[in-house]
Amino acid sequence: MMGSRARIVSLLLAFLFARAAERIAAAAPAGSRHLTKDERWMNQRLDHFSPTDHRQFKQRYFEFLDYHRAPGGPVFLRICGESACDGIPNDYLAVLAKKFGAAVVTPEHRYYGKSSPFKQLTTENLRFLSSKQALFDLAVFRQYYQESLNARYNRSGFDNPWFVIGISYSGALSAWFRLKFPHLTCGSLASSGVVLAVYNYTDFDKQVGESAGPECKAVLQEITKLVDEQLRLDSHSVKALFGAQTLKNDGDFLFFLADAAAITFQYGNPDALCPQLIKAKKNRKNLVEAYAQFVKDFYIKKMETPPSSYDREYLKQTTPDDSGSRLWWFQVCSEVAYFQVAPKNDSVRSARINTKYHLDLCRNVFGEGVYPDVFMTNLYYGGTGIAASKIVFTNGSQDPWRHASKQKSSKDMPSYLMKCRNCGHGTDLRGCPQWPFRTEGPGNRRLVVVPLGKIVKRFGCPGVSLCREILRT
Ligand SMILES: *[C@@H]1O[C@H](CO)[C@@H](O)[C@H](O)[C@H]1NC(C)=O
Ligand SMILES: *[C@@H]1O[C@H](CO)[C@@H](O)[C@H](O)[C@H]1NC(C)=O
Ligand SMILES: *[C@@H]1O[C@H](CO)[C@@H](O)[C@H](O)[C@H]1NC(C)=O
Ligand SMILES: CC(=O)N[C@H]1CO[C@H](CO)[C@@H](O)[C@@H]1O
Repeated sequence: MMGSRARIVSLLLAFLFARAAERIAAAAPAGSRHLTKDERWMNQRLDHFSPTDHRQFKQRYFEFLDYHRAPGGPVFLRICGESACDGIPNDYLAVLAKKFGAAVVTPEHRYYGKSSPFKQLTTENLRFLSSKQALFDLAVFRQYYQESLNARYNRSGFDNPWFVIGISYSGALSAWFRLKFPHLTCGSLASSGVVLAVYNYTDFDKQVGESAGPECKAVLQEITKLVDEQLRLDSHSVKALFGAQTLKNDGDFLFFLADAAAITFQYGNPDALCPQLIKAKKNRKNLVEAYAQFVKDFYIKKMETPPSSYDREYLKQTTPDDSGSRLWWFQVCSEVAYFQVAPKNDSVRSARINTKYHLDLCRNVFGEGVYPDVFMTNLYYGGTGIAASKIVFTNGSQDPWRHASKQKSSKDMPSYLMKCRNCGHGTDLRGCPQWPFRTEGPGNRRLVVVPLGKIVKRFGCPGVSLCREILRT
């Protein structure tokens, strides 16, 4: 891979950039998790694709103008993804905004948080929840906000340079926005942007094994085997051991256990898991108990993940909640799948987490007929063959999601792999590790500087001179 056009940004190289990045002053009040939490609202169209349905809903958004080099400075459109969005996070993007004199604006994704068009999230009411509608929302928001800036500065027809940024699903949206609305932005950053819809996403589990390393992986596999056995003998006790007795469905329980490990690597925390498991193994301790301790202390308590978010009975509830789990499952079950199934050989997770498990969940929670048409999704966006320009792709080396991101650099779309033992999901903006949340992770300040600095060598944003400045770091 070294020989390919994909860049491998090793920690060593990152270190060289670290010093330059140190000079960038901290952005927002030290320690504050958000740049702002002041809510603003706009009217958004419910169905962008119907010529006759003109209904609207209230979409929440946030703006932060303290660093804006008025009136012509750039605007960073930071896309909020699959959860409630209650402010603009104070992460590495804040540092960049200050450096480039950028305004930062963030609309909440339709249906999530307070931007739900409906009080009841029945399957019928969820039919306007899709990435395609969300992209159109972003375009409408972009115009609306540009006009509000113009009104503020008493001018009309002016366009600030807009740069779009997102992580994970919103990273995919960021790339897709540039694909579908290239005239509305001069470039985008797709951090861990999962642009490829994958039906049987076996590489996810495979990456979990690789990120764990051989020793830790072997222990995790042994635990999976033991739990599978104990589930058959006495499912109540083993679920109770993990504080997850509410999960009636064994598949939901096994998926919860698999995800506890996966997400730990996804967010760059191998040290919270592997050393203690390896130690338990060496000392011949009860491995299931050791894992249960980790799941309860770290995953449930510290990472604040309630087992209920894996419970299909809970997912059936149609009242909106802050987690948005039902909503994301709907997007999974209707558009993108990413079914994290066990590979046939050598899986870390239980073999019972298979395609059937996921399809059953979709059917059970949303009813017959809801099915992820990944073929159509990839037909619409192009998957890893996305034919766009001026998009930077970044991946974390330990992140199980990276296999759904763009594989290789191409002429107008450089991609970067940030390689370190705890480089996770969205690591360039969030640091490594990124949990607990840190406003100035050691990784984050180095890493994004590299792609954004390089990108300007390959392309500017013709006709938008300020945008060149955004990219030059
Ligand atoms: C806005 O511009 C118009 C036309 O140039 C001018 O007449 C008006 O006084 C300006 N208003 C403000 C608030 O600056
Ligand atoms: C996914 O895996 C299932 C079970 O192994 C298989 O039947 C199905 O054909 C696979 N589907 C795709 C699209 O790869
Ligand atoms: C299954 O995985 C093991 C361990 O990684 C490997 O040694 C073996 O070759 C694999 N078997 C097949 C059929 O791929
Ligand atoms: C090139 C790059 O940086 N992106 C990586 C994203 O993940 C894929 C899949 O593992 C890698 O092949 C890419 O190198």
